[in-house]
Amino acid sequence: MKRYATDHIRNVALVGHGGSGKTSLVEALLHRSGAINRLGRVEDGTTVSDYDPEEQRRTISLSLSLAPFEWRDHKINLIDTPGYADFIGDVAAALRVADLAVFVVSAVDGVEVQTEVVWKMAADMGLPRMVFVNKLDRERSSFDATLDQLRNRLGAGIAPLELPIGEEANFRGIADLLTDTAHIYEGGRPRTEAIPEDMEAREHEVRDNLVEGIVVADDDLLERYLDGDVPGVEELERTLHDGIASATVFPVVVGSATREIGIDRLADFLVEIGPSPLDRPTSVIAGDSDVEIAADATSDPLAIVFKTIADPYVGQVSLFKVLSGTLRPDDHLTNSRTGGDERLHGLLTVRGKEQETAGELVAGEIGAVAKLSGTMTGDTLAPRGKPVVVPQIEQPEPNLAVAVVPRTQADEDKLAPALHRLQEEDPSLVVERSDETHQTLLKGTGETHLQITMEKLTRKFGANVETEPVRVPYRETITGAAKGVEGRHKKQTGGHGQFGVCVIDVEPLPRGTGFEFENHIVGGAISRGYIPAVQKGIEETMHSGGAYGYPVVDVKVTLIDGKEHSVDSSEMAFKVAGRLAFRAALAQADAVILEPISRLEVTVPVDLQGDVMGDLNARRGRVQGTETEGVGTQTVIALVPTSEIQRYAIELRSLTGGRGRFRAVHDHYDVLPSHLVNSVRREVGEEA
Ligand SMILES: Nc1nc2c(ncn2[C@@H]2O[C@H](COP(=O)(O)OP(=O)(O)OP(=O)(O)O)[C@@H](O)[C@H]2O)c(=O)[nH]1
Ligand SMILES: [Mg+2]
Repeated sequence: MKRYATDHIRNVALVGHGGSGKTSLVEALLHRSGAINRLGRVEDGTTVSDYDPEEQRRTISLSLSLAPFEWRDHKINLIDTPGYADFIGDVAAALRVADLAVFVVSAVDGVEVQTEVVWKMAADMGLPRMVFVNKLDRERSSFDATLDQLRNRLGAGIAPLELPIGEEANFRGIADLLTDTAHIYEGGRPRTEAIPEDMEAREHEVRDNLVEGIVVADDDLLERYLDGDVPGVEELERTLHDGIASATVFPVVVGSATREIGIDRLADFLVEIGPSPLDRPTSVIAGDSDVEIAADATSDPLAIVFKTIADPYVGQVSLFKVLSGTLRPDDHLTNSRTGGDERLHGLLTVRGKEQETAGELVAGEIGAVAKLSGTMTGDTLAPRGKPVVVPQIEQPEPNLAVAVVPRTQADEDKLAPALHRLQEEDPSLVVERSDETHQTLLKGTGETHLQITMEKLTRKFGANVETEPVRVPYRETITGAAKGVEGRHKKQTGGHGQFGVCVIDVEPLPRGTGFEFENHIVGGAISRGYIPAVQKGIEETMHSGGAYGYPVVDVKVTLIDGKEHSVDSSEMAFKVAGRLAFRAALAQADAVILEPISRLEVTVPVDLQGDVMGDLNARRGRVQGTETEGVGTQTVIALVPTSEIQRYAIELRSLTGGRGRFRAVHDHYDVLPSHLVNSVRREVGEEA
């Protein structure tokens, strides 16, 4: 591909709810521009951007992918993103490097949850946005209803530039409201005509919406408009341009990705009115201060890695955006997080799964490099001695866990390295080994995310796993004391016998103290050398499980007396005696089960707050308070037993239609209510 100067580059993320047609739109843009000869279809698994087998099988996008193309002497770097909520981390990454976000909205389904969620993310970043109303050829599509929703749900500044001509199967063209012309499509190409007469009334009405959407960007213009002065086309275009760049005006265009209607117009629009990297300097952290870095190809090189792909053959491929300067093969840069040197062996441009060698990449460009030594998603690469940092890309909380067990020994050997590689490519995946429950946990953003992770383990790394439910790390403790409890181990069956007796007191300790052992033996009832063995026997029992089979905590044991035999006593015998004494003491000291309690912060729209609180009550939760979080959004803070929120990631999504999010962290342990004890009790000695 030709080299383009920074002002001829457009970095455009396609975002929006799942199934709205982003991947199909990428395909159509590539096809219309001549970058590909054949228009692939999502259903057939033949699109450029859904190239992973997991994506093709499900016919949805699961991770971001790049699709650059050339249009009217410009290079447009499209970034296709997944609409499914589990993969919002990749949407955040795409927004970080995009200079414009195109929200693809289905005219059949209207503004859906994930569109609103991502709109808010982009708004928080001050990112320029526009809307492509898609699927206008489909049955039950409605531009009018969709426009109403855009205006009602996304706020001020929605500026409809176009109207569809014909509905559903009869959708055939586009009325351009600024130039007052009609464009009728055949085979992806338009022919210009006058706007049909029967549309005129509607055109005037929507044109009023358009003017209103645009004038809000300019106070002076707005004032004049309110006084009855309607601005001319040129003034509107200029204000539109400024309004897009300052993210106050959001143009709406229309079309059909699969019928290739409006595709060329969208590409024209990106070239003419889409912000270039020059319009959008990056804020970076340099020491204690924030600095704006312009996309200047002649200044110091600076890049951010926004995505890592684990390729089983090539190794790690890092996708990056050049924020300033010009990168050349074999350049050395420093990773600002680690301080490590990184050599950029070969520079690449990427389209779908295809990679092409690139000579150099100027400020504003998006490219890739293989085999960096210690760089992760979100890292900044800067010149040595100038360690500026681009703020991290926000990752979704890995709120859903599953326990995995390798199927065979061979799988077990492959599992740890495979998980390590997957974590490199997927910052929203967390792997944890729990010493308490002896499980390997995969934590992700939702069921689909975890499912895909396991499929990738098998496909990419040949590691097969089974899943099990996540065990709750219950513990137990005592609530009363027991005095003078004896443990007697005596075996005298011919030959060498075994003999050890110890007597202990037990008492509860404050929560979180753990274990204390004191030796109060005076006068040598047990020799000094055997006392550690008694303690060891008690500690082993604490770990392996007390009265209910769970690890025992917060207990003080005092060794007060014992007996030994000059021939038959041994360390082994005293260990057993310690174990017996401790078990007997637990039985007398009112043992209880402790359950972990999480602190939960659930953020939802205000109208769902009551539902969420009711649901938390049903989960034995105790609401601690609420906080207002932005307009119309509320955070409920509650303490909830961890066992009750194991699948909250799924349940909250269905309770709120995807409008809620939460964070849960372990808070403390509390006594399990007695009516629940039988449902969690374990056999002593059962594998924890
Ligand atoms: N009739 C019609 N169907 C379309 C149009 N655009 C997309 N589709 C179909 O809608 C379905 C979803 O399209 P995709 O392109 O996969 O949507 P997406 O936004 O990439 O979906 P995710 O990747 O899951 O977020 C596919 O079956 C497409 O063929 C369109 O303009 N008209
Ligand atoms: Mg897609």
